[in-house]
Amino acid sequence: MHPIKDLLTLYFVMGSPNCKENPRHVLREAIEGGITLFQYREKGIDCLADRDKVELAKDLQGICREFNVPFIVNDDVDLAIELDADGVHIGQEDISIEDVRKRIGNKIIGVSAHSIEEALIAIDKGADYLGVGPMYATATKLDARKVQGPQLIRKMREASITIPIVGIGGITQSTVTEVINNGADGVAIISAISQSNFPKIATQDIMLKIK
Ligand code: TZP
Ligand code: MG
Repeated sequence: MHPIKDLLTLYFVMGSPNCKENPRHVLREAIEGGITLFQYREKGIDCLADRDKVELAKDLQGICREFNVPFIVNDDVDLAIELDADGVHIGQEDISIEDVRKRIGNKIIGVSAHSIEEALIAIDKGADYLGVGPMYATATKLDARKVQGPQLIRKMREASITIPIVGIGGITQSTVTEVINNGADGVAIISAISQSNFPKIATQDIMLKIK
């Protein structure tokens, strides 16, 4: 697998509530457009549960495997273990980083951080990368914290935080460059890809701004 820093370049995060079309189709398009990492985040209104959640996870993981795109699971460590996923992403309110590490060994652990303090604690406890945000206002996550702006990533870099960082929250084609220029290794995106009528083209447009 590529170094985590490189995998974070264009990190597509999605679950069925985020998609206007079949999530399998949306993921295929995003992969064709050039995403470098995928996170299955089955959350929000009308999200799938139980066997349906697992079935969709398996299908999306299968598509990722066809194209060698690593597959990360949001929150659900049991699901990640059942599927032998490439990693888990957790927030501040979820299971502890140490517990995840005990359960998934050397697989990838991503942690959401909203301040320098949260970042330093996550690094100390063994996070492999940080998701920092929200960069901008977002309607996708109803319980999102207050907007931090790309300046938070700049402040983290100025505080000598060198861990791979991906910006998240409200990022679109027009703001990708600002996030990268403030020290992010990549961008994590839901709606700018999943809600597009042309997810492949949206992904390509975003990738052009990064490189
Ligand atoms: N965490 C912080 S903001 C956010 C998550 C999961 C939502 C990102 O979605 P979008 O549509 O890219 O703003
Ligand atoms: Mg969470």
